Amino acid sequence: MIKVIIAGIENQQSNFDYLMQELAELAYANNMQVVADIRQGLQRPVAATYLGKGKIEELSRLAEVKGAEMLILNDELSPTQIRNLEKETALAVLDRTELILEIFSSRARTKEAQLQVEIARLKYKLPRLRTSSNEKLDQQSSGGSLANRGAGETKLEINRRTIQKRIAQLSRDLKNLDKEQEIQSSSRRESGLPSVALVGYTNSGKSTTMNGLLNLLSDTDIPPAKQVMTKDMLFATLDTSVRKLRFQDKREFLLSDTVGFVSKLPHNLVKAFQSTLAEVKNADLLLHVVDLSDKHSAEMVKVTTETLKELGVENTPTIYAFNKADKTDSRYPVIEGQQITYSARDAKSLHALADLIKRVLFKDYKTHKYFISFEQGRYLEKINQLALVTDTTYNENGAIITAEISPAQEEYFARFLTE
Ligand SMILES: Nc1nc2c(ncn2[C@@H]2O[C@H](COP(=O)(O)OP(=O)(O)OP(=O)(O)O)[C@@H](O)[C@H]2O)c(=O)[nH]1
Ligand SMILES: [Mg+2]
Repeated sequence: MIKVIIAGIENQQSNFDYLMQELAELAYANNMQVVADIRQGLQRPVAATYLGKGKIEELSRLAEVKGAEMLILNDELSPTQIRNLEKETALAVLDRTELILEIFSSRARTKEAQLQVEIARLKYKLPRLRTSSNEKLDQQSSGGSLANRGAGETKLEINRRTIQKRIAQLSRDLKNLDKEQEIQSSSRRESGLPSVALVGYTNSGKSTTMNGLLNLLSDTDIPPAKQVMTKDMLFATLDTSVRKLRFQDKREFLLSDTVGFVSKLPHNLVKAFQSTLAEVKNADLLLHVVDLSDKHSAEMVKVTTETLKELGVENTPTIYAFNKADKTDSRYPVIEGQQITYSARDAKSLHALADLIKRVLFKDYKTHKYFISFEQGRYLEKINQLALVTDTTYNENGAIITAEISPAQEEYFARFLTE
């Protein structure tokens, strides 16, 4: 394990402690050992070096004593700040954004996740490209035709263009992948099934909740492949999995599990993950999972809410699901309005959660009576798929059907209304 020092600047943020603790956890998630934690109280970072002169000296001494090889900062730094810090401390320097990008990059398994992370990394790198010290020489030796481009075409600019081209290429690859997925996702939407998306902080228990609901609401035994991976580490899940579930009364819905959030999640990363997060954007209901046993859970709710806003889904109906109650003194399962306190490892909790989902998801459904003649038989099939048919009787011309139907489907079936 590589030994690192973490450092941050405190400017009266109330959540500074928590951010530094989380930075240590992020380092740990990236296989690093934090050997020291340096904090400086400053109104704002020093423009040239982020930390003050005295702190940098203290830090360099400490690095030597502790055998640290790298310095990790709690904010996103400017290229100059990183360069200067590297020079003055003789340590490799990484900022919070880069650290998160590294974790994502090592966890990305599917082609889509890999492309998304790579694009985010290159976008981070682009404004940070350095002018190499032998740039002038390079420029002269390239001679001839390049010479008349003058200072306009430095090596730096060539690098920049190469990266831009690469970003464009990766974005095209991603788009082509997305097209395939868009087809899957739109056929899901056309299925008319309501969809629920698990969202929340990383490690809050989204995947465990998904598996619990899968066990409970699958009509057949679920093959292990249908289960999603759960693990006690940050960013265990980077991809989206969607599963079809069915309540006892036969109504079906889609449940999706996806990447978790963290404080100061790099903007480029959120943008790059737009396609992975498509299920969240299209969801009819969000299940916001919170780790109630974490003493920073309120902060985590805030960060998740901000990230959801960035995705433009702040108005999607939401169930707040306070998980891991078994690790606290709270009673569980307890439902209050659209909130539940539960444990994803507890069967009774999962039943209660399923009931709450059903109640919220179908709350705008209305019961209607329809008549569908035998000539229109295919609609009979359709209504059985899309609505909860509670009663069917026949006369000589067709079927009389009582069904609970969603606001979205009401119009479609309106022509068959009998009353
Ligand atoms: N004690 C307890 N542990 C839980 C509960 N729910 C989840 N866990 C544990 O918490 C850890 C994280 O759970 P995951 O389901 O992987 O969390 P996640 O939200 O999917 O995390 P990411 O995919 O990393 O964003 C795992 O070790 C789970 O076993 C719970 O109700 N009680
Ligand atoms: Mg997960």
